[in-house]
This record gives sequence, structure tokens and C-alpha cells, in this order.
Amino acid sequence: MHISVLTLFPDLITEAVHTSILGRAAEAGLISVDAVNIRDFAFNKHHKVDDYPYGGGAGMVMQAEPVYLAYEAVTKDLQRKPRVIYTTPQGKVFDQKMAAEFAAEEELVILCGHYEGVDERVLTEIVTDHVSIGDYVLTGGELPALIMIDAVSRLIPGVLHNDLSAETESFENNLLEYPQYSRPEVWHDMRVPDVLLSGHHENVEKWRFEQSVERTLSRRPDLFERFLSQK
Ligand code: 6GU
Repeated sequence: MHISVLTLFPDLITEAVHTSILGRAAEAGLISVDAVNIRDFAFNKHHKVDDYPYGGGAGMVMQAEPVYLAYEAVTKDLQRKPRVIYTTPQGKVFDQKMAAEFAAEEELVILCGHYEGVDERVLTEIVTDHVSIGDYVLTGGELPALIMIDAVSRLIPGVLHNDLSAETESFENNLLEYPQYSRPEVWHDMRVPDVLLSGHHENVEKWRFEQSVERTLSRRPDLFERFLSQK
């Protein structure tokens, strides 16, 4: 998969995608991410890309033209129009289902919002998906873009070494993951649950399912409602 990120802070994107599992996936050629600096498409000599909002009010607005030129630069050689994700608290809230949908694309463009917003006309012209990462306000769309890239990348075959279906099942079932334990058997007076040492595979599975249910009920009652109504 190839992802173009249109941003005012390309270093933030580049640094993160060359680190850890994403970095390995990039080296293996499973994903490639280009961070494109919108400022490079400013049409004045000061490379200014924002201006005052019509109608007044606080803050600055990102102008339409530099964003459009950056978009054109990354899409001009493509056979068809890719999905263009605009990161905004006014978007639909990102979830595992959306991550899976994006992971099925070959090409994605992510436009990172900044200032008080982006001129609505360029959004109308190019954006296919308005996406938020949750109900709080951030200073810019770079961290949301990285969160989406991370969640999408780990769904691409080969990025994770283990079987990824098991990994994602939790959210697809609307249940949280069960607790995990590793050596030693006793740590700070806490024992690993006996069932996990029993070697009885069926009992282990049963225990894990019960733990998932309990945990979801207490921590995420909203998710638990969905778990109950899905069957
Ligand atoms: Cl996608 N952008 C910004 N600026 N703030 C957010 C967000 C996105 N999602 C939640 N808060």
C-alpha cells in the first residue's frame, strides 16, 4: 500500500513511519509513506499557506490552492482517484472497521488539518472521508494520521508476524482482549491463574472468553451492548 500524507509537518510523519514495526514494514516494501509538505506548494515567496477567515473570528484558515496543488502532485499519475482522508474532529470516529476498509485500498491520501481549519472549497473538491480519532481536540492532524497509518498497516498481510485475524478479532467481536501472563509464575505475590498452567486447551479458551466478557462489561459497557445485540 502507498500512502501520501499532505502536511505542514512532514518530519513528524517521516520520523514515526521509519520506527519500529512500521519501519520494518516500509523496509520490506509492504507499505510506503510519502510525507508531502503543503508549504512547498505555496504560491508566494514567503511560503505562507494560511490567511484570515472571511467573516472574521479567531485563528487562521489554510488556503485552498496550496492544498489542491499538493493533492494534484500526488495523484497526477494515478489511474483512478484514491480515497482522500481529511483528519478533523468533525469527522466520523475512526474504528477497527474503518481501518479494515482503508487497508483494502492500494492508495490512500491523508490531508492533515491545521489552524482553525481548511478552506471548505478544497475539501469539497478532493476529500472522500472526514475522519476523527475521538471526541477531543488536538492541535493538528499529524498524530491522527499516524494513528490511522499504524492501525491500517498492521492489517496488511506480512506486517505482523503472527496470525493477524486473531489479533483483530477482539474488536470485530465487540469484546476486549483477555489478560496475558508470562514468566515467572509468581510476581509480587501474584500467581498466574492455574488454568493457564494446566495445559488444558479447552479450559484455557473458556477462561479467556469469560475474562473478555467480564472485562468488556466492566470497562466498556457500550461495547458490551453491541456484543450482546450482534447475536
Ligand atoms: Cl483527526 N484532528 C484534530 N485536530 N483533532 C482531533 C482529531 C483530528 N480527532 C480528534 N481530535
